[in-house]
Amino acid sequence: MERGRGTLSFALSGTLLVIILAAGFFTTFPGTTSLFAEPFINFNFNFSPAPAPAPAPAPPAAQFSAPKANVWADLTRAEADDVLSFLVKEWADLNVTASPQSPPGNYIYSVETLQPNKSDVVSYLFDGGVRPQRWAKVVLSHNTGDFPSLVYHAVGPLPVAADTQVVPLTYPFNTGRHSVPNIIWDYVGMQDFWLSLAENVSDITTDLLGAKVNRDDPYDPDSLTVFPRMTRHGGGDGGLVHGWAQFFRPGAGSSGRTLLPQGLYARVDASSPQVRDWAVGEWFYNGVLYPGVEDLRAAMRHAGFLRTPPNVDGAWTDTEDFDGGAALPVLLPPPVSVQPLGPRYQLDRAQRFVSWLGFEFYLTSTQATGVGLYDIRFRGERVMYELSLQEAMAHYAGDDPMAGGQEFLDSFFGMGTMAFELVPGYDCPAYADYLGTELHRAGRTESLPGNVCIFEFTSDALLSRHTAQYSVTASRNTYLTVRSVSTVGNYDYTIDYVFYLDGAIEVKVRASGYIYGAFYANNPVKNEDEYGHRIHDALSSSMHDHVISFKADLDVAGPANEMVRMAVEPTTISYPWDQPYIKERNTMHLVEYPVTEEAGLEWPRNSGEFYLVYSADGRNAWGERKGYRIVSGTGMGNTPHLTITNSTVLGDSARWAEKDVWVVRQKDTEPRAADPLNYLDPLNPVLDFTKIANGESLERGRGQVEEEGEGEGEDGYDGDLVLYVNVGSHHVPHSGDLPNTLMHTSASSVMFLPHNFADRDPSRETVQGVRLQLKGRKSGGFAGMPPDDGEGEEGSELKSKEKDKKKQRGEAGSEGRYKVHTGANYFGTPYTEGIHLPLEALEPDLSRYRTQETRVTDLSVNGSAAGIWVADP
Ligand SMILES: *[C@@H]1O[C@H](CO)[C@@H](O)[C@H](O)[C@H]1NC(C)=O
Ligand SMILES: *[C@@H]1O[C@H](CO)[C@@H](O)[C@H](O)[C@H]1NC(C)=O
Ligand SMILES: *[C@@H]1O[C@H](CO)[C@@H](O)[C@H](O)[C@H]1NC(C)=O
Ligand SMILES: *[C@@H]1O[C@H](CO)[C@@H](O)[C@H](O)[C@H]1NC(C)=O
Ligand SMILES: *[C@@H]1O[C@H](CO)[C@@H](O)[C@H](O)[C@H]1NC(C)=O
Ligand SMILES: [Cu+2]
Repeated sequence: MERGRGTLSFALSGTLLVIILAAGFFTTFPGTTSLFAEPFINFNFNFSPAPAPAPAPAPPAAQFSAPKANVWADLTRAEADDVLSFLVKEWADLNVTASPQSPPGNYIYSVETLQPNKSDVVSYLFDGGVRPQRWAKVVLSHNTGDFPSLVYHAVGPLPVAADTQVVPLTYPFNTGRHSVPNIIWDYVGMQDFWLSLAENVSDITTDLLGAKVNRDDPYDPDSLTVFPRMTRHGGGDGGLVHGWAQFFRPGAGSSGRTLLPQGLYARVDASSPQVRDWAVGEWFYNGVLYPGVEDLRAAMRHAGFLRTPPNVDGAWTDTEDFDGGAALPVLLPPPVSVQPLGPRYQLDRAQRFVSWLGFEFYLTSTQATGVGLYDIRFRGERVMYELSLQEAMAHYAGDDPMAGGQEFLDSFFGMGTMAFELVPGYDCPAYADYLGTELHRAGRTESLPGNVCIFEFTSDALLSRHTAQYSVTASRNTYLTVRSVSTVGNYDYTIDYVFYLDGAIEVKVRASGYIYGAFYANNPVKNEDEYGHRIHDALSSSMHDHVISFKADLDVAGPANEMVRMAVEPTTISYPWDQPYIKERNTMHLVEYPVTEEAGLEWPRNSGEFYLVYSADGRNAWGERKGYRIVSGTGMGNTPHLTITNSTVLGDSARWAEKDVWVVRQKDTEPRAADPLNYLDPLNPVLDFTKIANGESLERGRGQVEEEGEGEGEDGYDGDLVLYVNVGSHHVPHSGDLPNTLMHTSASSVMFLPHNFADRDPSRETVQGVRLQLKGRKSGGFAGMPPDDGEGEEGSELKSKEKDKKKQRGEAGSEGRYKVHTGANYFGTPYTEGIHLPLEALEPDLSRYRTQETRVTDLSVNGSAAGIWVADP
């Protein structure tokens, strides 16, 4: 081990490593420059080898600017402050403050951009309309009313002026409401309650668990902590609330707490918003429910009382057991990817606009859901209006009062607010570009530096290849990734939006971090294996489903689209040319089923159907409808939906999780499938997905079903579809999930693949690759086709069309054929010189990492969408 370490640090401390990259020679590559008629795509390749290699981070591309303003961009600090001062005056009668007080009065929890309506944006982007008004979405923590609540309001237009107003934000919600009861408004009081609860049973916890709480230092690793699971039964302000509190060991220095559940639980009646009215009820230990704490005490005094050894901390909960020693010393650092000649994409940092080899899009970030992409175009044609995270659910099961009712809707904790700084060279390649985001919460603006990265990467596997009789071709699969990582307590979600040269788009999520384990009552009378595996002394791996929803507002060659299921079906057909020898032939064929109503679909058995979104009018050169296919992508098999049907805890708060692919009408009044505040009131959710996917007709020209104010059939449906798709996994962790879940086992994705979108594979025009001639007399021709001289193969219409195109592009000479070189024929731009790389390109200087230590949530809800709390001054 020592030897290995020494070697490693020697290799890394060299100031300059020299890598000689494949030295080829420069060849012509017809068809790879000035490809597109669209003027805004303008490549600035630097073909000459850079004199000094660009160190990471690469300098921003000079003078590249987005064609339009990013209308989705989050508020600036100045805008947010403006809104806050406006509201403090506007809500003077509520004594509202911009930041939380202790005890909580009325304060403004969060301020961010209210995403503009698509109808206004489309008019601005495509029809010469005015730039949409800028509005803010605010959450008021209203604690002086009958029941503490969180209330959505809209403030606009911005900047604040005479016409600026604050109005209840109701239209994105379909329940007539715009607020939820805040059952955890008195967080500080709650914390005190859990401590008091635990202190009152110190004798029991010392006896059963070997520790007690420490009020002076709740994170004392030798102490216990208490975490509750709160449930609201029924809707309305008077609904019952109860909690099950569970004891945990806090873990030391990491989020090891979720690996350290203890098998002792207490029920709390928390129906009153005043914590002083709360009361402790039943206790649960080792499979036995005790009516009160005295019953547990009495039982413990009996000789036959069944105990389970507690779940104690140790090196096993640490992410890296540095002291444990490695059995197999690894002497060298692994290969890494480099980008010595700079990026091939262009980035307008101010507008958050990216252009890469034909793809273009804007990006933004929201507090609840993190990075979202807008107005995605490929070669100037519209593909998607929006691709964005909606919600990330983890739903558990188990036979104890915690796991048995536990679910998380992580947008409540904030997939955007919990998107922390990425680790250069690890989360993303050393050469990636980084963007940061800002959060306007609790009266201040907080920066999250470097939490979005953008980079190109070349896969280890080719995009295409072929060995023919006379030659072999190989095309590299280079793609563009936009990545962020949301660390919500125990789990880290790495979220990628990936773009490929052929026009394909992928959304991929990989989970890592600590599992949320359950207590494994390891004794002769309990069989815990129904809900997970035993993975440590007293730890169950605790089965759960991850279902993570993304909105894909496809606008395939325009907004008017239609969805079909194209089935690949077995059939028996009688063909005339078979007669008289074969009466009927068992074979297969394609059958198309239009999706005519809003619906939730499951991935088809045996992948026997293609889910296609076609342009209503757009056709390719062959008369086929331009389309995109939606398919469960790369990762661990098919993407899942929630196993549980009609989950008792979720109610209607997350019905989107119950199917794989939803198709619904696009509406300004239905911008999102989920809302973070659903978590606080799941049985009476403020946003109810069943009212979005409610079976409306998807046939163009049909009237809206039950649109208020409009007579039926009056306004025809324009065919604008929205899809909601899920990624995730049925997670049954096993011993290999300790200490952390591994990303290659947790990855899942959905892909959007061009399907007759273009006339042929568009990647041919941007891909980088090589054609090698095989040795022999006819060597050098196209794959499978020996070279002919001159105008030989004139016959086909396609060929002459291609020639015309090339003439238009001003390409002379070769009549549509490559100039054949003996040896290697490169297409795209090969490397032509060796490169000297600074150490930074291989191992970035991580002393620049800036994130502050207190920001990661411990899932205790402070800092969630329910509020930020300050302790007594
Ligand atoms: C605001 O403060 C005033 C003065 O302390 C008080 O009389 C009033 O009741 C408060 N209003 C609310 C809604 O708390
Ligand atoms: C703990 O015990 C004290 C004294 O009996 C009592 O006042 C308090 O309410 C108890 N705490 C809880 C959370 O039950
Ligand atoms: C879901 O369960 C609830 C409560 O058990 C029941 O009232 C409701 O009808 C069920 N809904 C569906 C769609 O099964
Ligand atoms: C967006 O659309 C909704 C629903 O039609 C409407 O109520 C709202 O006023 C619109 N917002 C703006 C800023 O125009
Ligand atoms: C809640 O979290 C904030 C940071 O977001 C911290 O400053 C504050 O002290 C926390 N409050 C309590 C009561 O723990
Ligand atoms: Cu998991």
